[in-house]
Amino acid sequence: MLTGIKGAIFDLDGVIVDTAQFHFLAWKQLAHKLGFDFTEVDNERLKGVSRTRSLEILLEIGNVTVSEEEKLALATEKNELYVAYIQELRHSDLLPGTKELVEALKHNGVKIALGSASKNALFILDRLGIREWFDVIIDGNSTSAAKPDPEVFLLGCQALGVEARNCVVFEDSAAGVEAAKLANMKVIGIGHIDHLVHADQVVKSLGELLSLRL
Ligand code: B16
Ligand code: MG
Repeated sequence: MLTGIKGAIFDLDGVIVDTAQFHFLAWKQLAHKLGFDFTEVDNERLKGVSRTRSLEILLEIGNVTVSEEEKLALATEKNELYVAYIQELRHSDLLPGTKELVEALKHNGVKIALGSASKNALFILDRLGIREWFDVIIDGNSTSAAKPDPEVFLLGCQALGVEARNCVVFEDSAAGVEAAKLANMKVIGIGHIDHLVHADQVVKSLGELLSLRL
């Protein structure tokens, strides 16, 4: 399945750790404060998308218009709610199969990168105690364009010194799958096929990949 692969780029939220639930709770709280409800179905549109773009989508859903200054304050408020949720993350919160898959890839000489839209990525990696797994870390602080723009993954493969066609991306969001395809990389979708139709393959979790031949 991964013949010719020399670099693997992992998304963070929803692939390595289930922080998507905390993003959802924080956005929901903000929506309630603004006077409307926000559902898990709505939340699919925010997965993999930058904080600023997520807020814009949330405001569209609630049909709420605010000034640029208020947008900044709301994005900060949402982040404070989110950061409070992720304080207690620990190594045992790694999603099943993550450690084993990274070890198997490394054993096969594959270099490992993080390709996340999150500006909280380093904090999360440190809480999980896995920063040293990565040869390269590209996050929301190192990119100027958010997924579905391919920038995050192109920067990842460049920093790994691997050609895009020799890279595989592990992604849980539609925006991230689109970004990986635009970068001409192989992409394995993690989650449900309904949201990830453009992925080369979809599995329920990274653990499922371990039973397949790498
Ligand atoms: P932050 P990923 C993404 O992380 C999340 O999926 C998305 O829901 C979030 O809005 C984005 O990071 C920005 O996160 O507010 O922490 O900077 O999936 O690309 O690892
Ligand atoms: Mg994700």
